[in-house]
Parts: sequence; structure tokens; C-alpha cells
Amino acid sequence: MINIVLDVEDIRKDFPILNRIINGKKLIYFDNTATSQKPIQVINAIRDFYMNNNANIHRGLHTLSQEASEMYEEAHDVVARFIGAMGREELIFIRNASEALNLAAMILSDEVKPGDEIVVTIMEHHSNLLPWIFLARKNNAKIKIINIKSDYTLDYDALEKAINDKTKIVAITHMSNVLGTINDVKMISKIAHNYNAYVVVDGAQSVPHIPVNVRDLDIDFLAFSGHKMLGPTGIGALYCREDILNKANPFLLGGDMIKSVSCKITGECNIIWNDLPWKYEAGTPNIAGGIGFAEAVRYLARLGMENVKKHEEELLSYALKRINEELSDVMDTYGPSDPSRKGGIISFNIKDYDPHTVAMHLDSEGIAIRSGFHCAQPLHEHLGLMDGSARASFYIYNTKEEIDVFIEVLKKLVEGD
Ligand code: ALA
Repeated sequence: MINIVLDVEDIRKDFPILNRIINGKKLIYFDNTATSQKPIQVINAIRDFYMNNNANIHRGLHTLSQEASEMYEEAHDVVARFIGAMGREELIFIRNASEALNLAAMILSDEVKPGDEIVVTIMEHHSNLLPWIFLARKNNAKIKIINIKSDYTLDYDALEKAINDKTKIVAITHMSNVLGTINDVKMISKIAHNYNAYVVVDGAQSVPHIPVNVRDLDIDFLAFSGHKMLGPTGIGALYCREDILNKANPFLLGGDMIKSVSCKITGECNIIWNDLPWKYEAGTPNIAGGIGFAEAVRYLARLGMENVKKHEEELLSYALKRINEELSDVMDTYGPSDPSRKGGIISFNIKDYDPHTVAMHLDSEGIAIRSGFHCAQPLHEHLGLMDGSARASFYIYNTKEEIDVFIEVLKKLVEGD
């Protein structure tokens, strides 16, 4: 079978792990929503840094420190350009999307007053729900949760009605990690900004899989993780508008985030914050992780995000077609049926099997998927899925042949073979 948008056979050569044999079978990795695999280019970039350039950044005049600082700074530029930010000033490197969303909540914490409202949706990952629930409780604000419709898309009418003069923050996922639903963030941002509300976007699933441009979307915050987009674990980013970052106080205090601090013995102290983004990156950061993250972004940029999106759309259409034709009697799927309005994610349940049994069975055939609530328990409860769901999710190195194996294994499971 020919994949027309990406040369998948060529891409697969860059991912050594795809040669693994799991339980006697060639690995089929369909757990990309949890984390992606890493190409040799990223692995080598991290290895090369430790082999040749390792030193702390912004703390030494020696050559290695200068090299490490430049590489780490440039990594910010590469990732910033990838999402259409103005520059490194607007991009904070941080541990992951969860930490980025927590930081967004910290930055906005003084803006939320008693009686204000924070709008979220029922399809949020816990990381874009808990920080806002916590902030609302602390500041006596109210959380409003927007529902989804029967086709698993957001109820935009309800959203429009929910946003008003009291709305301070609209926190929304760009792509649901369970349903795959892609939300119209640009339109939501327009509505929110009409009421001067801040728009915080969880891009953990969108940035790795579809083109994302913060200027075009006109959003105030965007959180994403490196490890879901070919990069290493332990590194992610928070995009935030420069004027907001200039105004807010940092959340972590310590080394490298100040220009100067002077204290008199009387206890009177004067602090001048460092330039952006370093004001928000206290302590020795994940330097090698940042460099690996930038290499991952270069890899994706070479492929082109439109092509990445099209490839996944093609896989999704193919998988949904086979499921509809051959498994619809025994398999429920959750998410929009139109593949162009959804990421390459299929959450599902098989009649009479709990999701963990399905996942274990697939693993016995070398196929990795995730089962459970996928850190979106309120959504599962809302859908009446008290045991959660099984989830297969695709990326640039997956093929239709792998989907064929997945379908055949599921068919055998239900046939009792
Ligand atoms: N957020 C990740 C997932 O959906 C871990 O699996």
C-alpha cells in the first residue's frame, strides 16, 4: 500500500525502536497520544551535546558554557518559530504541558477575583482542568464547564452563551486526547477576547499533529510537551504573550532568573528580573532536553505539519472504515466521524470486554495502546464509560498495514480465537 503524503518507509528507518520484537511480534506502536517514539536525529542531538558541549548555561565565560548557552537559546528560537511566536521572549521551556498549564494558572492567579468565571470544557485533560478548579476555589471564582454534542464536537452555542463580562479565562484543549476532536480555537478566542478574557490553550495533542500558529489563532497561552512530538521527556513549553509575561511575577525563584538582587543588612532587598524568557526558567534547566526538543521540531518541520496532518487523516479514515465495515456490531468508538475534524486517535470499547483486557490482548500480539481514563475521568464519566476506554493513536511512522493487523487481532478476540 502506498502512503502518498509521507514517505513512511523512509521515516521508519529513523526510529530504531520500531524494530523491537514484543511478545514474539514486530512492535506496532499505537500509543502516540501518551508519548511518541524518538528518531535517531533526536537521540544523537542529545548524545552529541553530552559528548561535546556539556556545560551549564548563562553561568560561565568559558567556551563550553558559551556553546551550551547558544545551543539552548537557539532551541527556544526553533520551537518559537514552529508555533509562530514572535521570538524566544514568548517561549518558556518547562517540564511538560501539565507544568506549563500550572504556570499559566499561576501567572493569571492575581487576575481572577471573587465572582469571576473560568470557562473550561468537559473534554479537558486533568492538566487543563485541575489548575483552574484549584484557582477558582482559591479566589472564590466559578468554573463553567461546556458540554459536547452527540457527535462529540464542542457545543459552541453553549460556549457562546457561557462567556460574558464575568469571564476571566477560557481554558480549552485544541485537540481532545480521548475524542480526537479538534476545537475551533480561533473562533473561541474571538468570542473570549470580545469580553477581554484570557485564552489558554492545551496544545499537548495539537502541536505534534497539526499546524499550529499562535498569531493566527490569536491566543494568549499555549502549552505543549516535547515528548509527544518526537522529543525527549522532561521538556515542554509554555507560549505566552510577551506583555503578560512582562507584567506577571515569576513562579519559581532562584538562579538565572534575575538580573540582580541586592540586600541590605536591614532586610531591604531590591530585585530586577532577568530578560524573557529566563525570568521564568529558574535554576539549571533541562539543557540537553531543550536541544533534543529543537531537533524534534526540526524533524517535524522538514516533513511539514500539513503532511503530518494529512497522513494521520488518511490512517484514521482507513481505520474507521474498516471498523465500521467489520467491527461495528461489537465495537463502540468515541469521537467525530469526520476524520478532517479529528486527530489520529480512536478511543473505543469492545462489547463484553473491559478496556484493560483489550489492551493486554493487543499487547500479547505486539500492539501497544493505552486503556483507562487517559487523564480525562470527567469526560469518561460524562459519557457513562465508568471503566474508561481503550485508545489507539497514530503518528508519522504508522501504516495501513499496521491497522490491518490491529483490526485482525480485534476480530480474533471477539471471535474467541
Ligand atoms: N496525556 C497523555 C495521554 O493522553 C499521557 O495518554
